[in-house]
Amino acid sequence: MRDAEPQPIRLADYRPPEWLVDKVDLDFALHPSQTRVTARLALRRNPKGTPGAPVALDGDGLTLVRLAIDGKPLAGPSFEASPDSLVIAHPPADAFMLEIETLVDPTANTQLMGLYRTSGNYCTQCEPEGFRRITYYPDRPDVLSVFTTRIEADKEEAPVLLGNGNLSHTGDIAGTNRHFAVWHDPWPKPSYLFALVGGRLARVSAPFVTASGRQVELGIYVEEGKQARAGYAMDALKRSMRWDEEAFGREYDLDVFNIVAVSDFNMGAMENKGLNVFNDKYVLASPETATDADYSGIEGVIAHEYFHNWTGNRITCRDWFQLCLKEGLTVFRDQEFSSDQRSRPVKRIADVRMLKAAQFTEDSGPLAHPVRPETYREINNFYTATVYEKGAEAVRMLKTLLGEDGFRKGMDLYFRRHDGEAATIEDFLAAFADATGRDLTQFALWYSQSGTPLLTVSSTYDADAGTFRLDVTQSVPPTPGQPEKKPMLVPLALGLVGPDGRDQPLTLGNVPVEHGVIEVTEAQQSFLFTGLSARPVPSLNRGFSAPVNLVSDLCDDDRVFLAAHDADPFNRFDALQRLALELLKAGARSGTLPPADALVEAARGLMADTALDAAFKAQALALPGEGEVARELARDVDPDAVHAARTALRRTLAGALAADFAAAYEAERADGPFSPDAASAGRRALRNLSLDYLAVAGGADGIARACAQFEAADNMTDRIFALAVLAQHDVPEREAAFGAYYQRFEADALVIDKWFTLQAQIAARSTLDRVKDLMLHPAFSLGNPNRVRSLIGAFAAGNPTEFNRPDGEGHAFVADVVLTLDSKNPQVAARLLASFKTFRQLEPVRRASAERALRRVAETPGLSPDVADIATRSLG
Ligand code: B3K
Ligand code: ZN
Repeated sequence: MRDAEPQPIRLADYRPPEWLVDKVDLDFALHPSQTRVTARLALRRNPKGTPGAPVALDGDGLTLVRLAIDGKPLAGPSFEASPDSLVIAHPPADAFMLEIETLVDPTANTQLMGLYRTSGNYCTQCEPEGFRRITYYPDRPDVLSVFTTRIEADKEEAPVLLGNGNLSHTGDIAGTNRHFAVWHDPWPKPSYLFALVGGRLARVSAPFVTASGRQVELGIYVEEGKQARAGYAMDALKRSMRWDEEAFGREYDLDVFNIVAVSDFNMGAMENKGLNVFNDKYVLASPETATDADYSGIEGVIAHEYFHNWTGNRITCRDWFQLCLKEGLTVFRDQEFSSDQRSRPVKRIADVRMLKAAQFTEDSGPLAHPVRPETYREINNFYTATVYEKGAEAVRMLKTLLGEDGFRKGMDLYFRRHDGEAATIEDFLAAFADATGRDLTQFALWYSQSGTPLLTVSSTYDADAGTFRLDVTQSVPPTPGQPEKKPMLVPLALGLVGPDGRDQPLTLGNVPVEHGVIEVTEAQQSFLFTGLSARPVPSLNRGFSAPVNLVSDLCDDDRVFLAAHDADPFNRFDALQRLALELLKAGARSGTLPPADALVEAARGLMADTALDAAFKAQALALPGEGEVARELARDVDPDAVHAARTALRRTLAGALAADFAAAYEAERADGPFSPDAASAGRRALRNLSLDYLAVAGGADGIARACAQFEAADNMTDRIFALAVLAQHDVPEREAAFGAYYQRFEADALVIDKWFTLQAQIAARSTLDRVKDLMLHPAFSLGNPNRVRSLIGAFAAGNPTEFNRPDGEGHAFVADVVLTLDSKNPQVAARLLASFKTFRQLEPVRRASAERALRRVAETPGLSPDVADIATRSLG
């Protein structure tokens, strides 16, 4: 265990490493409880370091067996070793070979950091600070070294032995039942990208030839019997590799690329060089077991980890404050990939939905932090929506500002300049500034200022002068540690839509606005557009060009008009969503939903528009979530009132559009075998949304339809949607369907996770008891992160009425689980505790109960640094 109250680490305190590692040879003798690790580090004093500095290596819970320098055993006072560090105060020379032998217990490793076992297989997770749980090392991303790894294991227990880089040789150990493999990675890398895998695994393979002709052997390793479910992941991998060549000019650089799917994993996946380790949820798919969302998740995560090979691995981060350098950029790259593979507008809508749900929420609460934080106590708590999603938005804005060509020039220069280095956000921005000549000083505030900017826009039309003026103000709300903010550079894409529905010319003074983007740079600014023959309706922040909250003076009629005519599909979606949000907010505040005629008119228009694809309609017609309504209400939120308003509005839409939904349900019926492609998925999405509305409107009829679909479905998307519809209605068919689902899929943990989630999200006072009972179910395990997330995580983060029950029992329950889990897996426990981040929005009774639960956690002795950090920051 590490010190529970570590001192905060500050970006401003960064110093280069004192010692460098020119190469490292690792030797693992795998054993379930006593794995012997021998590390040989070629250490060299960093000429840029402090003269005379000691060798100080990181450790975490290590047992040291032996130490030698240049082959000579080291003893007694010449070094100081504890489980958490190794210090050689007076190293014998400025360069020498340090040999370290440690013993680690992979079976006892329940944190799933370092070397651990999953379903009997050995695997590792080192990012960010897991390598120090394997051996003593300068475990920081700016120490790059060439790794050679020898792995030795029992042949029965681990016939498959995988490491980073290329396989150099294998062999048997004479006279034993053991064998070994040696892997060599020629590309210098930080320790967080180290990985090994050993176990009984089946392999799916495929060849790939890069643009310049390099032959690459692709391998996906899965549990025996699951090979057929890895086909889609393999296909996504090949498409990712080709896309990175075409879109960014990036080729793969080793002879093999391996992916291993494991069932115990703290997050989605990990980009270890040449050996990605994946949560099996993001590899395995078949029509019967995976939904369309699972397929697109697999495609996105496979691409994301692959793209890290350049943005993360070839160019890595100087320190963990720069995490967004690799994560924000790589999320942007995977979003672009998926946009090219699927429908760009629909992908953008889905990404913005997620940005608002996760990142805007984070940014408006006690855990708000800049895209590049300036201080942390536990870096694991900074793998957040802000670093990832807002980090991706920053890159997207850069592209919007610089244009396609400027952006590509900047990326090319960044790759050229920093290949093989550990870089910073300053390096990244300098590449774009130098490639295009653009000053990015103000733009850089997106990385340092936290909080979601608020833009207000009002407009004035002067018919005589033919001008249209936009008055814009911007402000960034105070966030923890940042009471005052400077104005940001906001790229605002917009259009002025004329009465005929067409964009009017966009001319400022008499200069045409390039690419339809204006730049808001001041706290207050006016833009005068000229040459307008009629009052236009402004379509603002098209494509969600900037991640801001925007308040405008548009009226309902304007929104109905934009929903029908805007040339920007995102804003057609947004016009409808805004109409719905205003109704939901008013309904939640007053207890009565205002008339929804404008929304109904806009919704009916979209449903009837034959030019729109089904996936788009499904997104537009899905009402904003309860979390988004709560965030917009901002204070004194009663989640029951939000839920009631949303239910009432669903009923209104369901009633008014009953015929449209019934028609869509029939029209979007699939006519062939299942295919996960975007168009087919979109049709299923619209059909299932229709099913949902029909059930809301139609009582017994709707339920019967859902039951029929549940039973007849030939794919998981249709089956789980039908079950989700039934789950929302307190009817006997619901329990029968849950029972049938379990019977059918009980052997398949990933499929049962969906069953946990749907039950955890039922908006009913009985759900808490149901969740407690499910924790005792044989299919549940607190040791497996996927199970915890699908049951407890879904309850805490996806069931606002029940987590925030007025009697405080939901809060108390989640706090109890956090405390129990903390001793096993602090990272997963901390993430669960972060579900409290919205508690300040709540009305006083619920707010007080959340605060009590948080305090109880914070005051518990012996907390992990992970949970202690979230508890302290949440309480503010
Ligand atoms: N880089 C890893 C995340 C590691 C998280 C450690 N707590 C996955 C990814 O973003 O690709
Ligand atoms: Zn990543």
